[in-house]
Amino acid sequence: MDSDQPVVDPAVTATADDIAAMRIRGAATIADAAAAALATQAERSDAATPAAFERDLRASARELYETRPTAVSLPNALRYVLRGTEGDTVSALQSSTVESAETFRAELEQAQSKLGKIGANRLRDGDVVMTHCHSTDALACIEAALESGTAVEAIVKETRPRKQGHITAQRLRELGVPVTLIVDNAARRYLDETDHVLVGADSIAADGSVINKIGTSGLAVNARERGVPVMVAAQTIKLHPDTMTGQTVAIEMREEAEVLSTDERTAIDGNADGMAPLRVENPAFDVTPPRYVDAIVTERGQFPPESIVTLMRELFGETTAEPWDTT
Ligand code: RUB
Repeated sequence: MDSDQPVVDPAVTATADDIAAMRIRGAATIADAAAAALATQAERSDAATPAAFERDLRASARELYETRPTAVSLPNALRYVLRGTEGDTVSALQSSTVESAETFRAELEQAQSKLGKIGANRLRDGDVVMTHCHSTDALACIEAALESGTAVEAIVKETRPRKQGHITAQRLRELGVPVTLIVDNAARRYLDETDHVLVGADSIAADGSVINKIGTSGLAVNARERGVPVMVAAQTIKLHPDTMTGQTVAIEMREEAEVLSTDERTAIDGNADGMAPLRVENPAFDVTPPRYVDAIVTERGQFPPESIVTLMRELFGETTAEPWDTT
């Protein structure tokens, strides 16, 4: 098929919808799903010309890109796959795109497992780890620790409003880790029983700030006050290249219904006579300044946050080189 209008495969639109609705969530998982969607777009393309193929692929990438703004792993994944798209025929473009997506996904998995082994070195037998949200990079550290015979326990913050802590609790219990689930407001009290705070990241800025699920910054400040080290597990696809030139990371604002159900809203509005309006704000992420973070653990080693810019420069360079390029 060839027309002026880009053709986006329904599977790409379905993945974009799943990411936007958080049926697919978490920075690494989003990156993986986006790369897989581009591969599907390439495989199923019936573009008549190379130009039409590239136009459709770019439109697919744009649709995926516009789903969620904060996790830089998403644009980083899309750029990686598009960069590998090459060839003079539709068929060559198809196979190079699929190969590029497959390489990206394999590297993502390898990076996570490598990072896990590095992060596990920070954990000692019998340690208690406090988690926030659900991070597969953070979980990889615990998994690697368990594999090397280090037993840990976990205090898992529920993580309102979407309660991703329940996913973490289940995953940890599957791994055999005893879990204590707490509401977010109980975190400071339980820091006294905690040896490490361990969280993931959606984006890491050049100054070492960590952008992660809302509540991470408050937890990190409390942990610093209690003397509990804060460890951030983040593959290098979480490094945000634009922040090297001073851009800030967009914080996603999500819908009110995640905080107040539509029934609750109806009841509130039904009893609003003479009252001031009620506005709900629902930011999904926050920024933890580098001074509250002890270590950023990547597949390239662990870094004090203030030095992450060195790794960013090394990986991104002056030009278009990307952080997942290790060649
Ligand atoms: C998820 C979240 C996770 C990071 C890291 O937010 O903040 O901590 O994405 O996850 P949401 P991972 O649930 O809103 O997507 O280590 O799996 O990449």
